[in-house]
Amino acid sequence: MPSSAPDAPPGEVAIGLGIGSNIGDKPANVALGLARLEERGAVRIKAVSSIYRTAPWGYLDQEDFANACALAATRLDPQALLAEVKGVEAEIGRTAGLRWGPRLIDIDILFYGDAAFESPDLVLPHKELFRRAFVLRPLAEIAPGLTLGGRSVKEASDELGADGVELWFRPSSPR
Ligand code: PH2
Ligand code: MG
Ligand code: MG
Repeated sequence: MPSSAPDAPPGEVAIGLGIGSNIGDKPANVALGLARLEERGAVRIKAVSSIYRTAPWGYLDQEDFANACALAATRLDPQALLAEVKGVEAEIGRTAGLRWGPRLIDIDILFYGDAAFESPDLVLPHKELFRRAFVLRPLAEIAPGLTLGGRSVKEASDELGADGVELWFRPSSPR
């Protein structure tokens, strides 16, 4: 199968992350999640999308979210990367809550190179990705040429539309 994920140097794998928050200073929480993941040495961030203000999806009786996506490179295997993600979420103060309910920080691994990966707590590419405009929009912004499982992210984003997803602000200073 031809490679579709972004290139990564030897020993690293290109990954995509989806980040969301709908409690507290939402944009700051999104930025903090990425910064902490990089500080831990879990990922090298390559690109970060604008921050979008998005209507809640799945469970509607909650506040709007701040959402963004990032492209990064990692040396970790998917399960080890997930452990780092969970570590950062806990460190920032995420507590267990409703499925699809309010959250201080949520970092989802969207894809891991071209790998199809499945374990009890991680499925890659992310199962709901193509149903979620709050993921497709920011991901298409930073990776318009990306295809996952043979599907173009940009085309999927255009098809699904941007209902409930509006640009909030562009990324702040260069990293
Ligand atoms: N995350 C969810 C459930 N619903 N809705 C929006 N708008 N943004 C999210 O990040 C989000 C959601 C579960 O992770
Ligand atoms: Mg999520
Ligand atoms: Mg999650």
